Amino acid sequence: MSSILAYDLGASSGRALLGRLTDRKIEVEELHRFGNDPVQVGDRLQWDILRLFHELKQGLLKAKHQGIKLQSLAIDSWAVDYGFIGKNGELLGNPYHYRDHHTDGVMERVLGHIPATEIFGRTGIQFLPFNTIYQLAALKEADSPLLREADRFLMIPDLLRYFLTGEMHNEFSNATSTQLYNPLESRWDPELLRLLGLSSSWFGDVVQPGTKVGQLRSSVTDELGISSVPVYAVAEHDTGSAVVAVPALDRSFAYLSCGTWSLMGTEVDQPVINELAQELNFTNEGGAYGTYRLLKNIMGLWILQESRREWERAGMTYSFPELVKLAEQASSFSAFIDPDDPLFLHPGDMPAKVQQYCRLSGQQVPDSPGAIARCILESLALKYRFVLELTERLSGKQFNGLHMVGGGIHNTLLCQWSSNAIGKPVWAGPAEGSAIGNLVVQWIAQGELSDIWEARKVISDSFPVTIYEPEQFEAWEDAYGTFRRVTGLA
Ligand code: ADP
Ligand code: LRH
Repeated sequence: MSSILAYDLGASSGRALLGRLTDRKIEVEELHRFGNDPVQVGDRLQWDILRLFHELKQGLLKAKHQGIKLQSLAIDSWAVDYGFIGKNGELLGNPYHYRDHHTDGVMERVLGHIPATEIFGRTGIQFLPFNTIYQLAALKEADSPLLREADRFLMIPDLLRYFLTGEMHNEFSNATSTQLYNPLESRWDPELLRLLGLSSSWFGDVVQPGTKVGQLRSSVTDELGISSVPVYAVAEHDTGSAVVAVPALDRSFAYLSCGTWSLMGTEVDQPVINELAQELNFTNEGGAYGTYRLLKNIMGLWILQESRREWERAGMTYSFPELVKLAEQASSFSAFIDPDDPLFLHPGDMPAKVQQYCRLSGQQVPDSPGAIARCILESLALKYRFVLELTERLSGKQFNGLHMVGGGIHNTLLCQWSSNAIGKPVWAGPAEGSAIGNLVVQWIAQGELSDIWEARKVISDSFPVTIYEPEQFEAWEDAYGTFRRVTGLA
């Protein structure tokens, strides 16, 4: 039986999932999983891109050893990061991590000479200091030699796809995340490129999710002793793939893609580019089949991940389930943070940053891993309510519940608290949303599913969804008031 393969690279880990579609049911099997550990070299935080390519090849080897015939494969990953290819076809340097400090202050300086309304009006993309546009402006400011050598610009999945196939293409969903792509004119925005002094020749034609974009090249097939496999572009921005996989049957739905980041919003047919969207700093990221994601980034489980890493460094090793247990045992509603405070964006001693936030906002300071984990998770749930209300206001839709997908749904406490905070049901699943969204776009491209709505029905029939009903609404209502007061979220 033939299978298709989805590589999904998150900021914390990557996996290769095999998918089979039989009688309108999807079965998935995790073939390979690996850590994605960025590497600090001197002042720079970089992705270990060659290691990631090595892991993609390990996935292919595992398929070979299990005698699996692959019908096709595709890659999705976190957005905004990129590599440059030189004239000799080789990668120039290691891609920077979006949490690196080279963009500090750059967004503010760019906005000093290109008005925010101009950038938002041309792209519909939210202002995040690490957007590709500011990463490239940082290189320009630093007169980076990379820009003198650059011939082509490729986002992370474009780059890994190039390593696999030898062909260079820029994929649409990731292109929009750069804040350099104009969705109204369907092209890289020539005026923004000009104003920033970026060469338009670096940016290639943009291919849509569902396009066949090559075959495994002979250097890969010869090295691994395998046959060539067609390679597809899907919604290569992982959040784009995650939203494809939301098992919604109602066309008007709210989602939360919950992993390293929490991405909350709704799907729309046209980008919503107006004053309110800009003021609320919502984004319109391109998706599959003409859809856009009207959403907002929330800092997400990154804060817990980094806290865990810090405790580990100090010799206290906790698994995520252990941290959830400790949080459950800690006392409720003692202190809150605004997860989106810039304090939490960069790596560093996260427990100390949480404590600092609480101290400076005049709250009780959480003093144990359980109390810190509880503060983070309660604050996330309350921030979800805040952003869900903004999503309703901006989209003019009312949602009767929230779909949650992504690895974060393994945290059942967070799912329950999210439901408590929003006062509506949470429908949690599937956890491997991005990889499943990646698979179904390949099947649609090959005519095995008719469209995104048939795919969502098949996903809903194939994967269990856990329903969380709201509890303790009054206590959470009070907590929401305190949360807004201490965080200053009006
Ligand atoms: P990404 O794709 O962005 O790297 P994932 O979707 O894999 O992230 O989600 C990773 C997050 O999910 C972790 O940071 C952790 O907080 C949470 N998580 C994963 N497994 C569990 C678990 N068993 N219990 C609680 N939380 C979990
Ligand atoms: C989630 C994600 C998110 C981006 C961030 C950089 O993995 O792709 O949508 O904003 O990473």
